[in-house]
Amino acid sequence: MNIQTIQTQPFNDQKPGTSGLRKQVKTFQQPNYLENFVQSIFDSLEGYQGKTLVLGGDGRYYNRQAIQIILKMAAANGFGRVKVGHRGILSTPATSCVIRKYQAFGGIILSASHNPGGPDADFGIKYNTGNGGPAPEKVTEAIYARSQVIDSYKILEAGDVDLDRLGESKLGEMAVEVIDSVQDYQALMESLFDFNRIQQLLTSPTFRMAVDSMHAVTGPYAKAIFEQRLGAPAGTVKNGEPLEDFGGGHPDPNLVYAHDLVEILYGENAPAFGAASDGDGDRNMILGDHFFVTPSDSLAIMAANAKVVPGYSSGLAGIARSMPTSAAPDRVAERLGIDCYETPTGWKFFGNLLDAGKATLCGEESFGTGSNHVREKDGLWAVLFWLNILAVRQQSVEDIVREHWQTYGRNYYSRHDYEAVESDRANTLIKNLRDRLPHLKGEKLGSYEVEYADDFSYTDPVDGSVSQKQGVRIGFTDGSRMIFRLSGTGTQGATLRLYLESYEPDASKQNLDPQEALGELIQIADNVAQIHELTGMDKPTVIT
Ligand code: VG1
Ligand code: CO
Repeated sequence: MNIQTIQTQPFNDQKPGTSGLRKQVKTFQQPNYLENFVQSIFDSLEGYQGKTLVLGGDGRYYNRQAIQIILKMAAANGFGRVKVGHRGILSTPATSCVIRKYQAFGGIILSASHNPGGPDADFGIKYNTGNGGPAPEKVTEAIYARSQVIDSYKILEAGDVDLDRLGESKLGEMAVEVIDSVQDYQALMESLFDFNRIQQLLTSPTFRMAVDSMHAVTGPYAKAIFEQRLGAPAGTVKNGEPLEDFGGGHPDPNLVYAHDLVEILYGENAPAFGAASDGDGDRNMILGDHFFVTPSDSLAIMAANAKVVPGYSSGLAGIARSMPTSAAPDRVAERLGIDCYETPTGWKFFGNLLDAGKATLCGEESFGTGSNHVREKDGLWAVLFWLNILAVRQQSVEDIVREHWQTYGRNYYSRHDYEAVESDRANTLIKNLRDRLPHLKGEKLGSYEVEYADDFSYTDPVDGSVSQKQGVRIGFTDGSRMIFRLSGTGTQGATLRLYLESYEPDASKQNLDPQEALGELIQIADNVAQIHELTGMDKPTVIT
C-alpha cells in the first residue's frame, strides 16, 4: 500500500459559510486546494479510524474527480469504509439518511446547492457529523483554523474506483461500497407517509402534477418514488437527468429560476400540484394551480396538518424556524400548545433541537423544510408531506392555504435579494445600519413605530453556545418586521438579503399581492438602509 504524504501550503480563504465551503470550480481546481480542505476536515475529527464515511454529491461538474480524491485521502487517513453514492450521486437529505441508518462516523457532501454548475460556475464541499447534520459552528471553525496552518496531507496512490458499478471493492485497506443512491432514502419516506393513499391520488384521472428536478440531484429520486413506486404517469418528473451544468440553469426552486415549472402551473389547463427541488435536493417549492405557497406558510401548514400524516400523527414536540422566516409557524405552535424556536439562518442550528427532541418540524424561508427524520432540510420529503395532506383533505392547494389564513391570519412575506453587490458597499450598508440601531427604538418610520431594533444573537438552548450578529432586525409595534443580512453562500461579491413581513388577521384583506401589502415597508427599508444609493441598484435581482 502506497500512502503518500504531500507537502502543501495553506490557502487563506477556506472558511465555511452558511453551508460548507463554496467557491468557483477554478478555485477548487488549484493544486492542493480540495486536498487541503479535506485534510483539514479529517484533522479536526477524532476517533474515525476504522469507521465509516458517507460520500456523494449533486452530480455537478468536478463531482466525480473530487470523489476520487476524497476516497484516496479517506483510505490514507485510516477510515475503514466509505459508502459512496452510485455515479457519485447522493442528495443532501439522502446522505443524512444514510449516515444515520448505518451509524456512520460522518459524511462529506459535494455541492454548491442552488449555485450554477459547470467549469465556469461553482463547486462546494460540506462535512456532516454522526447525527447526519451539518457540522456545527465549533467544528467548522476548527476546520478553518486547521486550514490556515496545514502543511501536508495524506493520499493513497491507487487507481480510480468505478463509481458506475454497485458493490464493494478495496482501496488499500479501506472498503469502498458503491450504494444505490435512492433505496435507503425511499425506504425512509415509505415509513413516514401513507403511500397507498398518495398512490390513489397520483393515479386518479382527475389529479395531475408536475415535478421539476431542474437537471440536478433529485431526478433519480423523484422518478423512482413518484413514477415507479407511486404510479404517477411517466413524464411527471421534468428535467430528471442530473447534468454536470444543470442544463445551463440555476437549480434554485423559486418563482424566478424555476420558470419552466411556473409556466406550467400558471398556464392553461394547469395541473393541480407542482413542485421543484434545488441542486442538492434539500429545498422545495410548492405550487398549486395558479398559486404559490410561501415557504414560511408551507411550514405552518405542514405543522397544522401533521396529524393526518402517519409519521407525525402522534403530535409534534415543537417547531423551529430560522429568524428571517415568517411568524406563521409560531401561530400554529401557539394553538398546538408547543414551543416554537427561532434560530439563525442555516440548517446547522436545528441539529441540537432535533437531537434533544425539542423540535419535530423545522423550516426556513429559503424554500427549506424538514423534520427529525434526518438532520437536513429535505425537498422531496416536503413534496410527499403536501401530497399526503392533499390525498387526505381532497382540497386544492389554494383552498388549503386560504383556509389556513382564515384560521390563523396571513403573514404577508417577501424576500428581496440584491446579488453581486460590491463587498465594501454591502459591508458599509450593514455597518451604517448597526450604528443606527441604538437610536431607532420608538422612532416613527412612515406610519410604523419601531418597537425594537437589534442584531440577532442566538443562544443555543441545548449546549449554550452563542452565535452573534446573525442579522439586523427592525420590528414594529404592529408586529411587522424587516431584516437585513448578507448571504453566506455566495462566491462573488456580496448578496444583500432584505426580508419583509407583516401580519393581516382580517380575512377580507388577505388577497393582496405581497409586494403591495408590504409596499410601505419596502420603501422604509430603502430609506433606513439607503439600499439604492449604496448598492447602486434600483431594484432587487430576485424577489421571492
Ligand atoms: C442560504 C439561505 C439559508 C440556507 C442556506 C443553505 O443562505 O438563506 O436559509 O440554509 O442558503 O441552503 P445565505 O447565507 O446565502 O442566506 V442550501 O439549499 O444552499 O444548502
Ligand atoms: Co440546497
